[in-house]
Amino acid sequence: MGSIAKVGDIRLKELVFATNNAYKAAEVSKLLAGKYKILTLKDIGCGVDIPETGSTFEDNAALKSLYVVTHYHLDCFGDDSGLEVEALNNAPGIYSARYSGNRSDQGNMSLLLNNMEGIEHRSARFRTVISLNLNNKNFFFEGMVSGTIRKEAIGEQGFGYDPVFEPLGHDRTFAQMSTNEKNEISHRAIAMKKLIAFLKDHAGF
Ligand code: ITT
Repeated sequence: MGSIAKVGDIRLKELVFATNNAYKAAEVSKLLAGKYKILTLKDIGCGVDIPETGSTFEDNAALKSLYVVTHYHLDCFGDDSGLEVEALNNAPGIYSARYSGNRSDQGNMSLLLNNMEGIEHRSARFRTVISLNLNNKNFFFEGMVSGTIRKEAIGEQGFGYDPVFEPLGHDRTFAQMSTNEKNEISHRAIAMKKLIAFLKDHAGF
């Protein structure tokens, strides 16, 4: 898998994460710290915003990882993720990144809070599906975390809808948590832990 990179005294394997989202890359890098060095699309010289034309998280995650396999011939994983709000029939779902028509986190959150005005049932969940392409085979790993949508945004950390999402059993939003705290419970971390277990079995993690 990938090549070998020498980082100080430690020899880290490299693995491509097909993302342009630096926050996702930072979360995942922490989970793989000391074992794999993550290379993003930018790191491999890919300036493409890979079209997400699928109708499910699985489809879109696979489109991202397959793009890298097809054009760069590298083992790779990609994640498609989003927020599903029960009272909104699971919107914004796969359209989370562009819910308000562009990629503005502020715009997306404002639209969400507007659409939920007057709604008391505020249950929601974050979902991630990771598609891993390893030796020309495709594997999927899923993670989800349940919670509620706050009536106002709070917190400065993270990205996307983190300031309005309070995970179940907690009294702070994801945006009030450090990356390490979020990585204890998040949808992406749950999926990544499954991927790491898989790599341990199949690629000598
Ligand atoms: P890449 O496709 O380049 O990986 P992206 O941000 O476009 O980056 P997605 O297509 O998977 O990623 O869209 C996910 C959107 O869902 C993201 O932009 C956020 O708005 C939201 N989202 C997903 N995971 C999240 C998280 O952990 N915290 C907050 N919002 C999240």
